Amino acid sequence: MAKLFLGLDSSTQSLSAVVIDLDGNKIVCEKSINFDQAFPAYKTRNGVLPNRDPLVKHSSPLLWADALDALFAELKKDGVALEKVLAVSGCGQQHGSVYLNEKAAETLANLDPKKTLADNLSGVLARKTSPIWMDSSTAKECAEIRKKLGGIKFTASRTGSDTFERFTGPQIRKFYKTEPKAYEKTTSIALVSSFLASLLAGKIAPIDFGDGAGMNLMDIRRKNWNPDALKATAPGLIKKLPSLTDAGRTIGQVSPYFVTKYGLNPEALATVWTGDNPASVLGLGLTKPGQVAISLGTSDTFFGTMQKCQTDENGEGHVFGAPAGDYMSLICFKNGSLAREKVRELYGIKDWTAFGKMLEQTKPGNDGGILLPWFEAEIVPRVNQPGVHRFDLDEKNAAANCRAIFEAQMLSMRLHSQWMQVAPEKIFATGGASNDRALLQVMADVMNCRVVRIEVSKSAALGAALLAAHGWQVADGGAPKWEKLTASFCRPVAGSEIVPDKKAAKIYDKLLEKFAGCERDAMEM
Ligand code: XUL
Repeated sequence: MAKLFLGLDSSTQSLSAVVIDLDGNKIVCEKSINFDQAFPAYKTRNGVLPNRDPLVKHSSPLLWADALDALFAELKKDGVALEKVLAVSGCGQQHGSVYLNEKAAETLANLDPKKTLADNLSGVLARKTSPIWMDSSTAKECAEIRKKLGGIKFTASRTGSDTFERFTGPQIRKFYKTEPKAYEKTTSIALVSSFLASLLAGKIAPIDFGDGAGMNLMDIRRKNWNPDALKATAPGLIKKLPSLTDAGRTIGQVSPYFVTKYGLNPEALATVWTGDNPASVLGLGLTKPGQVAISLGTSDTFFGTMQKCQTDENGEGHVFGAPAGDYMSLICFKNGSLAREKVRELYGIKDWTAFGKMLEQTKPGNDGGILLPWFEAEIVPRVNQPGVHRFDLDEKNAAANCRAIFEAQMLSMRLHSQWMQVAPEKIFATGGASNDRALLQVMADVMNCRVVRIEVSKSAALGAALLAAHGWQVADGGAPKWEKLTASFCRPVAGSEIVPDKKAAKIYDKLLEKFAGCERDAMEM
């Protein structure tokens, strides 16, 4: 009988599923439910509820529950053999939080298949909406917690990151300060990942070390709740948090709700979920220490596995627990593809192929011309005021500006990832812009490292399916190897390897110092 595993990914705009056949080494189904399109009654835009305050970004936990029903209904309708699924795992957009009251545990244990999940849950929310990762309304709370923990360096070395507006701890503090009665009524706080895992398991699920590290509440080295961070955040918090554990660990069998309603295997294991980034690390096949991925998307991310916990003293980067190893590091650059698009539009370049050709008309290092593309306020480095800065670069020279933006993005990644102290042997490039060889050559030269392209459309959901498979094998008494598990599903695109050009790499080694100086100057402007 085929061994099927289901991985789910509750992201900002959609809920996705990937079903894998482990012995057949193949993905048997991929499916997505778009929140705005499937559930217009919630009035979300790109998965976010409308709000007068532009800094406030919330979504609805009932919407996520509705999407879970809709996704299972679709899988059943498509004839996916849900009766053969041996385990389910998942991941969620990081940092978002769900606030449950004292009725939650009993309701979860008795989910009624005659009702929808959202109807079952209607009386268990202590807060109607959930702040998500796009929220940046907690600057004050960040400052308060950071101060109590002794500043940026100590906050980062204890919790894995400096305080960030989107992180769960500052969000909880704001809730406690602004709605103290509702905070008091909250008996259990979940992350997006652990909330959805709770529905699958029919009981309040633990939080894993990966997503837990995105809260400013977990001791990154001891992997337990940090008493000082809890104290700095809100009173009585320890009683409201579930336990912390490894992602993929078995919680129990799936709730009978999914068995009766959708024909899910009654023996299928419900397992602990993680954050979308830790899951992507698996989905892209990064299992060995020092492996690094660069994702070129709406925002660009640089992330990799890490054996020894190394935190960022400057507080720009994050360390999370990694499902397959000890740790993962992540840096998020807000001015990614949107900034590249702005430059392309500015110079009237018709498509990305033409953009790539512009790069070929110029030389590595751009004769020292530098562009700092902060079209939006930037996360790394922290720049609150948007601004585009040129140094030794003629604004009228289209080709030089095209090269300059991508060189700047790569130099910035190199500069701001130094704290990780990893010398990657190979970079896995993914995301929209990664199918442009001219861009990947710049990446290889700036990083002085071989680059391969990975093409997985749903890397987070795939990572979650692999997590389910791993969890099931462990529960079955096996000792599965991550490398073997990921090998058949995450292979680099054939012929995509790019080797750095030695001469160009030397030019970038030198340029890095000038680039750092330009960044410093621009930030002081
Ligand atoms: C990571 C972060 C985002 C979300 C997106 O810190 O905030 O990548 O996880 O879903």
